[in-house]
Amino acid sequence: MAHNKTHQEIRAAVAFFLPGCTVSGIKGHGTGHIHQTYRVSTDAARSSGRFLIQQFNHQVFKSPEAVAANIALVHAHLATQQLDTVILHPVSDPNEQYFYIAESGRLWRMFDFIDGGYSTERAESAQQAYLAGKAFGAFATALSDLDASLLAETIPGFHDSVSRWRDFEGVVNTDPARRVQEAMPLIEALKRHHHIFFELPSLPVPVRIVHNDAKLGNVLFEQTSHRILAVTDWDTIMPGCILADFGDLARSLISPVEEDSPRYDKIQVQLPYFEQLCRGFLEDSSAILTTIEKERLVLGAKWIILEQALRFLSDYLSGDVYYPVCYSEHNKTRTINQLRLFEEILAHEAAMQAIVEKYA
Ligand code: GN1
Ligand code: MG
Repeated sequence: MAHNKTHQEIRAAVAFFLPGCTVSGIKGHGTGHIHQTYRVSTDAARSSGRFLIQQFNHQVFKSPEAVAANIALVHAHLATQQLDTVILHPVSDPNEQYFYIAESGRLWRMFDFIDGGYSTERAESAQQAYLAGKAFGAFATALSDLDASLLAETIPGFHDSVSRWRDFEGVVNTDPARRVQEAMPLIEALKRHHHIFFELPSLPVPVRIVHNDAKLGNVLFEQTSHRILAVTDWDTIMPGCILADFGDLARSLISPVEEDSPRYDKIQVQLPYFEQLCRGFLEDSSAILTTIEKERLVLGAKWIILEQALRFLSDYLSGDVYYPVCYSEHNKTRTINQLRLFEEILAHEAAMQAIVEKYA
């Protein structure tokens, strides 16, 4: 949609949430794959007049109400906990509505802007790995006494890799984008390892409230102290498996390059980063995790990295319908990158397991 139209909708959304307020500035914000995010400045008294406003992707999240209800519950619970990080404040209109529906049919929602933060998709130091690990470990710990059955599943089967695998087989059979032949080596590589997906469901691990998208890019660092300011992107917080959060942290923290980098030769497991991730993650969460959860953290990393490779390749074979792409082979590059990282983990598994045991 045209830039002007988008700005018009943002102004209307702000007027909906904060009647009588006017917008003085709009700027694109962040690098998330799913929603379009902007920062707005207004003359509102709340939040120094600054807000994060998002065009909400309701193709991906089919029940926006369920997302808003989950976020409200998580917000209310975390407000009672002693967290070192700030929590997200969703903005509702005077009638408790969390979405503005524009005439175009697009949905908009808003949060108080968290000032003084920055995010990154690639760890620059082991200290960042420690801090991000600690933030997500503390987050899961703070949510461990909230009844998981109160939260809706905002994306059904989100980390159900078995059903993702079945869907993938369907795409390979129908070949809608005519890319199967050329992608055959990648399909074969996934086939060699896909048994991991089938191991997960039988693991005796508890269902907990987890973040489900615990990548480095979903924390905010504080600009001056470089400590963690907030855990962001709460849309997928729902009942799940803690190994998914640890796995996404490992996926996004241990490689020297971002998930879509074509510099495959650079991809490796940086063990000192992995060690600091384990130290940070387990510092608060060790007390709530079961022995099996702690023992299987490396499996969590293998699982989520392979699942991400599967998701990127499925999207490539489907003709790029889910992840935004900047060039035609973008999802293929992402797939090769994640498969490469997965293979690096296989080569370092024993060392990684020894590190986990040091902190578990
Ligand atoms: C998406 O929106 P963003 O960038 O935080 C995706 C995650 C993927 C991630 C890969 C709802 O997260 O599951 O792991 O991209 N979110 C959804 O970078 O699919
Ligand atoms: Mg995000």
